[in-house]
Amino acid sequence: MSDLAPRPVEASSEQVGGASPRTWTLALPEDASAHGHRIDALLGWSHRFEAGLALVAFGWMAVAVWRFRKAPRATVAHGGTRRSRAWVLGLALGAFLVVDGTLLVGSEGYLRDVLWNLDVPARDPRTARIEINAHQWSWEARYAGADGRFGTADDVVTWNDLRVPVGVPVWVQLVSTDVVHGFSLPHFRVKLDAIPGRVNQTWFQAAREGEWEVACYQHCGTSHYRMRGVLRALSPDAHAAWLREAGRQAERVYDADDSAANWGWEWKAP
Ligand SMILES: [Cu+2]
Repeated sequence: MSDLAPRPVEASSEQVGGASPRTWTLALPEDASAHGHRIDALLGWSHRFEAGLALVAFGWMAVAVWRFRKAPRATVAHGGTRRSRAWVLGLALGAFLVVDGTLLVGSEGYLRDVLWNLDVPARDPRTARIEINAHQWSWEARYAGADGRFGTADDVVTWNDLRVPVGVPVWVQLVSTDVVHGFSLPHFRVKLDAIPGRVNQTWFQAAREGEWEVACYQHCGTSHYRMRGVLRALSPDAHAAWLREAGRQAERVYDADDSAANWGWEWKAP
């Protein structure tokens, strides 16, 4: 769980990890990010603990059934003995400390090292910044354009279509216009609440090119199920070319009086 190193960028011919129909499976969605393996490791530990505890509980039950199979009809004794109470308390406390303690420390480490460690995108000059505005029921995204500043004429705005470069940090600032939405990239193990009135931040890094699902993880209204988008991870060159061209087009149609279109904010410092 302490593997901090991001995964190297690898070429892949796989396409549309999230949008393609999948056969029924218990497996997690494919991990397309540089750090998602740490979340997967946490889930793996969680499953191991659950399996271990289930084994102990069912084993104990089986032994009891077998050992007392010929015993006379049981009488109910309320309260138990001092010794049995100590056993139960000790076991519960031990399981809690080992299981919850491990998962708590692991989760805290992941948040501290990755998702809440905004120094990483802040320090990297290649970082791609995206402002996202959640609506009932769509994702509106804003890119700063060539001047690197938000709230100017060359801002690029897309709907349900996130485009990010591969292998560099992608820094997201997220708001909501109406209700609480759950911005989620299942293939990147990212989830962040979009809350009206506050700017939430996270970052992630795509490990390879491809198309992945953007989902809403909060039941946010009647058409919540349709609140989906596509995240396209492009090579840095392809991404830069797209952003340049989209910025040029945005500048051509820019309308300073269209207040609904100019919802961007000054990028919030970490
Ligand atoms: Cu939603």
